[in-house]
Amino acid sequence: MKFETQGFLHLKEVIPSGVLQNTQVAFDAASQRYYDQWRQSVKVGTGEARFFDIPNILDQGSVFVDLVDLSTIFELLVDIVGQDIQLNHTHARLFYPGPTFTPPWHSDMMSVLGVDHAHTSNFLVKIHYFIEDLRPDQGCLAFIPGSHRYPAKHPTPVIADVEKSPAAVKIVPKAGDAVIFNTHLLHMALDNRSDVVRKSIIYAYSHYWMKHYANSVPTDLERFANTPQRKQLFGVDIEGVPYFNRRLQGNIDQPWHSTLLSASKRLIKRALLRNSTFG
Ligand SMILES: O=C(O)CCC(=O)C(=O)O
Repeated sequence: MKFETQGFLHLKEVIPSGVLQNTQVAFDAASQRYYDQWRQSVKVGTGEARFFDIPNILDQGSVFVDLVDLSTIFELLVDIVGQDIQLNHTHARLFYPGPTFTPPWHSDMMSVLGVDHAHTSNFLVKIHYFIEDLRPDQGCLAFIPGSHRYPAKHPTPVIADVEKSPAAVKIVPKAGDAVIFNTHLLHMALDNRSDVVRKSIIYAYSHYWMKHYANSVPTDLERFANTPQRKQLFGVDIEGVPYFNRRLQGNIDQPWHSTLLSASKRLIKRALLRNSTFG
C-alpha cells in the first residue's frame, strides 16, 4: 500500500458537501466563541501567538463528532491502524500568517519508548481535514516520503527549498480533502506567507490500549457514544474485556480470563459460605 511506503496519503473530496458546509459554519462559530479568550491568553503570555486551537472541538457541534468516523474514510483508517482503533487526541486549529510553529522535519514519535518506529506504520496516525482551499503559501503540510523507515539516529535532512527538492512533497489541499499520515514520517507545516488564516481539523488515532487525551472524548458521552464503534473510539471500557482485546468486529474472547473470573467467583462464594458457617 502507498501509505506503507510513502507514509502519507492525500485523499481528495472525502468530506461530503453537506457535511463540509456544516463544518465550516460550526468551525467559525466555535472559533468566535473562544477568540477573545485566546487573544487574552496571548496578551498575558500564557497563550501561543502563532496559532489558535479551539478547545475541546468534540463539544463544539455534532458535526465534529461525525468527522471522527466519517464513512468515506473510516474503513481505510481501520485498515491502517487496526481493529483496535481508538481516537487519541484532537485539535481544531487556526494558523495565522507568519512563520511556522512546527519544528523542521520532525517525527511526533521521537520521545516514545518501547516501539520500533521504523517498522511500525500504524502506531499513531493523524488526519488533517481541510475545510477551505489552501493557497500554496498558506502554511501547507510537507513530508519527506519514506522517512518513517529511516533507521534510528538517521541525521535529519536539511532542505533549503521545499519547492525545488526532489526529497520533499508539499500538499496543497482543497476544501473537503484530508491528509493522513504516519506521525513518525518526517513532516512540518510550512510558513504561512499568505495573508489568510489556515483552518484545519486534526484527529489522531491509535490503539485501544494506549492512553488517550481528554480532548478525544465528547463530554456528552451518552449522546455521542451511541454505537459499539463510537464507544470504542471514545475509550468506553467494557467490563470483562481486556484493553488488548477490544475489536470493532467483535472483541476477542480470552478463555484463561474467563476461567480466572469463574475461579475467583468460586473462591469468593467459598469464603462467604465459611463466614456464614463459622461466624
Ligand atoms: O500543521 C499543523 O497544524 C501541525 C503539523 C504537525 O506537525 C502535526 O500535525 O504533527
